[in-house]
Amino acid sequence: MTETASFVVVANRLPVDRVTNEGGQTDWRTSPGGLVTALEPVMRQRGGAWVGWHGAPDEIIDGFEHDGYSIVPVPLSSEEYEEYYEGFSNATLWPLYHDTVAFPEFHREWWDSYRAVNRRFAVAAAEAAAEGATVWVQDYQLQLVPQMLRELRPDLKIGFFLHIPFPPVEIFSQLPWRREILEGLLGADLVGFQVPGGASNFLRLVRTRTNRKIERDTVRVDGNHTCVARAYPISIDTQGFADLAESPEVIAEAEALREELGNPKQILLGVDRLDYTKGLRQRIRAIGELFQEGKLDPSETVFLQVATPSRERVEEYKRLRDDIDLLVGRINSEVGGVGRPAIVYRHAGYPRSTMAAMYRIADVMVVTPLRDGMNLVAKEYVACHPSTNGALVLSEFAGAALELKQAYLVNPYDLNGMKAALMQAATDPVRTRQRRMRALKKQVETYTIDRWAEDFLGDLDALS
Ligand code: ADQ
Repeated sequence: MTETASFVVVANRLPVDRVTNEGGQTDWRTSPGGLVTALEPVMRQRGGAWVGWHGAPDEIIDGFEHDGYSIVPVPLSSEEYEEYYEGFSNATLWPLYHDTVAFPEFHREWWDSYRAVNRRFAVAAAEAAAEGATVWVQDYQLQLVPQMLRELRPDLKIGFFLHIPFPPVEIFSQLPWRREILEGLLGADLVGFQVPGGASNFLRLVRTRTNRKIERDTVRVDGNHTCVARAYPISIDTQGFADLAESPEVIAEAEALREELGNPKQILLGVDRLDYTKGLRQRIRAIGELFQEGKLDPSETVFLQVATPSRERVEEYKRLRDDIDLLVGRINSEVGGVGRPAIVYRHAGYPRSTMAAMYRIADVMVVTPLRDGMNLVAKEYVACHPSTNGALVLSEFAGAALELKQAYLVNPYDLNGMKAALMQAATDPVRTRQRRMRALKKQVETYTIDRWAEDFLGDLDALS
């Protein structure tokens, strides 16, 4: 690529996946996941370049234009995929940053690979960025990029946003490379977190582990460079989701889906990437017990759980998949519905329109992660559900709980508490549910993905 851009997003994955269509030709399709859902509309609106991996190891692909912006593919070898991505990113950092809900593994070769790949991303970003450009680095896979990029290109404005939680000092300090990661992040002019707790954990760590001077949210990194840490809760394209849910195709799909589920009186819905942070085991157990105890009647109520396949070669994820299959099978064999199971479990990804159809027909949306940076599914449900008659059951450990205070908040580790909240959400008087949903809708309509991007990029502009 010879042209450079004045706005560059750098993320582990590109927003598109390569697919082979029926004619055997290569096509590109929007890839799933929270980061892409959030940033794709920002990119479509602003234009520029997106630097990221294209999803096929050991392959080099040329850049191309997509939806009005440039795609800059960064190659990864199979070994790097294992060590940098599956290893350090997803078996070290991911569990460590999510309160160690699974055991983080520390391997020196994984770290070496993480550093090498981060350098490759930094070089690609430096090549893609015009003089004085704004470069926005995304997420835990690329925490060394800000410092590396600043060394290569001191003229750039560098922002970093962490989509997952930033852990407390005691947990982060387990990391053998804690100092390097902190220095990596401090290369940015602005580091954004989902919630204020993330920013304060980061500032506390910088204070504890480096000798830098900190004034309120600003770290003096060296002579003329400062790094600011603040919270910017991410959101969704609320109007886009609401319009999609109101389209005739989605309305028809929603009705067909309801029919397929046997026209139950009540539908409970869970939608997640299949990830141990999402609290699926606990959720399914709680709902299973409600069926077993007769509090939910399987002839009237269906629990539809959709889980997108995710990180399928990582051991923890294989175990989780087996556990969920077993759990759902056991409950369904004990409590039969009429001609259909009490729990309808689908291990698959769906187009956004199908997601909107599901959100439309869900009377109770169940979002109960053990820990989650934000959780966009909760916000998507609120945007898509057509009446104010729905109910959101939400974990207090999701970043979204700080904004969506009118949800039925639960501690997902407390099975009895979760069961009580689920029953309350399912049986509360219509008036109560409506009052809560109206407040939730107002929140997601006010604080949208555009606001998030404007707030972050506006601050970055003002700071550097
Ligand atoms: P994720 O952990 O991926 O995101 P989340 O925020 O809920 O979690 O986003 C998931 C996205 O994937 C949603 O847009 C949802 O619609 C989509 N999705 C889920 N299941 C799907 C399916 N079966 N088929 C199709 N699409 C599906 C990470 C962090 C979050 C943070 C986001 C954004 O872990 O805490 O909210 O990034 O910052």
